[in-house]
Amino acid sequence: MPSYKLYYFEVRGAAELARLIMKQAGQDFEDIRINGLTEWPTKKLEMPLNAVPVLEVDGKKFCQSMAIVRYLAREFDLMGSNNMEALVIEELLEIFTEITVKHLMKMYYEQDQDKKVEKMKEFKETGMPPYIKLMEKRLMENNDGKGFYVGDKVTVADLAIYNTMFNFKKWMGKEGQDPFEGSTLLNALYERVALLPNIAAWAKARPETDM
Ligand SMILES: N[C@@H](CCC(=O)N[C@@H](CS)C(=O)NCC(=O)O)C(=O)O
Repeated sequence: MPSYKLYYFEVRGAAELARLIMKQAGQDFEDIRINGLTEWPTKKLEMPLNAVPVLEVDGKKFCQSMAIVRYLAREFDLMGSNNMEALVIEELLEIFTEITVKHLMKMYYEQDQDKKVEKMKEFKETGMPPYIKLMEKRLMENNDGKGFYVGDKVTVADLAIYNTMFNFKKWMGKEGQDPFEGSTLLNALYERVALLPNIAAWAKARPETDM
């Protein structure tokens, strides 16, 4: 079994899905959290593209968060059992990336609090509904929405949706703008993932961070 080191900052951010995969798989890894102010200027020079997340596998460093996610998901059998299941999973992974990069980050970096809440409201009312509709549709297509996205067990798609929902609930929820609040189906999936023993243990043990 290879040895894994995951380098990122002291937040969940773009590394959390990789952490969730390894936790769900029961895989030991070194969770290296770099201080952005004191350590990053020198640590940066050790990273392949001077950015993180970086996964070190047996001493070799790899970058690009979603390449790392896909590698780990395949490694730990969380990528479905055939090409069609993988397509469903990949579609959801791209949705996860799109709403994070295109929407969440823009709201997060808005400095003006009133504008930030306005952006959240707009996103909840018009930006998010098409994504939620598709996430619900895909879930309904497998086991009438009562289980996970594909097959009979959790995959990286479920972990990605759980991770996205956790972030939105925590961050937009405190402004009364949780975009998932009306979705009984997705909230039930969220609970199923949150109750997986390894995920529940990690949610309790991981450092409490804003993002
Ligand atoms: N496409 C890359 C983006 C990596 C990236 O921009 N990482 C940010 C943190 S999320 C970073 O390292 N920022 C620090 C810097 O650029 O100095 C990925 O998905 O991993």
